[in-house]
Amino acid sequence: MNEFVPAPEHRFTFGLWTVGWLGRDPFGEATRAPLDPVETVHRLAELGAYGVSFHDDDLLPPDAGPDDRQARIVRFRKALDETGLTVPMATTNLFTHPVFKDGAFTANDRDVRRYALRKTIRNIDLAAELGAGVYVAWGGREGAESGAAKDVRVALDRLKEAFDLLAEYVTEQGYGLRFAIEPKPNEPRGDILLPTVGNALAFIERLERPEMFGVNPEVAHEQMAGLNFPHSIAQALWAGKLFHIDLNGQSGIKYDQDLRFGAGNLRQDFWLVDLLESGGYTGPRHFDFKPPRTEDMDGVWASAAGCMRNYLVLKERAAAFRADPEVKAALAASRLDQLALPTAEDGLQALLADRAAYEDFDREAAAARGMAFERLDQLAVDHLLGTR
Ligand SMILES: [Mn+2]
Repeated sequence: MNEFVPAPEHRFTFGLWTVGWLGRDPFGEATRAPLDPVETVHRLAELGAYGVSFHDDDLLPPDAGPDDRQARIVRFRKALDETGLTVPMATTNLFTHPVFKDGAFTANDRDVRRYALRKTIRNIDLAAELGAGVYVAWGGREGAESGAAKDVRVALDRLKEAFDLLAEYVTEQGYGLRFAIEPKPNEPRGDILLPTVGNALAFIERLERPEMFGVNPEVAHEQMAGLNFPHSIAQALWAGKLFHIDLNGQSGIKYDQDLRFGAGNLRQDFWLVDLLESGGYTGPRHFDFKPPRTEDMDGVWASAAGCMRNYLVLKERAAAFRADPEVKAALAASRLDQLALPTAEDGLQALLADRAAYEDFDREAAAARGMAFERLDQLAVDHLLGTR
């Protein structure tokens, strides 16, 4: 159906590292050859994407000399200009090289921390040059496998120090960049600092420039911890902190699967798209997935196309759910309109004086009222399955 054809106005973006993943895992070698970023840009544009994101090392080998580096940037820019693709987000690889084995901004070794900051600042310059609005920080190596190895309170001091310095740099340079912190509970470290969206939101409030920091939640990362991803997104939106989002698929509490969007917890995906489309989020719909290592390049592009198609199908299904008169009636029967009312708009004194609120309250009658949630949820399932 035409309505499920991706187009730039849908703001779908992909990391270079997603379709470019070689298929190397802890038990097996690469199953695919490296992909030229220029080819990625052209293929994604043909599929209807809006933009690409990158780690510094995805685009520029860390050991590239100045001339090689500049030539690669020029080629990449040319591909962007030819296709109209944008670069809304960039990030730093602070996890692959062995130097980051104990972390980057929170490595116990001070010289590693200083190198990590310089590596990040160097790529922030490139991100700004390419017009990115968001800089993502995923601290995959900021953590520990054993208790005494990391003084977590001191490590959080170092993490705050790093983000305060980066914000100072961006402010001094006059870049229009904001930072989005990406939480993850574990993998590759046994336990990672800022494991959930909630931890990251609380951390941001301790920074010197909290207004420059939001979150970049990833579907799989919250679901690895058994959390409800749409609930985390709702709280991030409520806090005004949803600066970016990583969409993918995950089946329950296990290793980070990074399946294509729609291939994991489809019920949560339905509520997620419903929320993003109605909750005021205007940023990119960014896919951070890994096409399974069983796939050749045809399978890789099919996987990327599937991410976008599933988003558009869920968007159509969520809109149909919201427009259904029976759903509207079911929402009223479940008293969502009452939840939207303030509990005591008459004030504390009136609440204390209100005998109906306590002395005369018929607790047993209130307890006996059904909530009608099952009828409401079945309507959602019927819409999700396309049977309504
Ligand atoms: Mn992931």
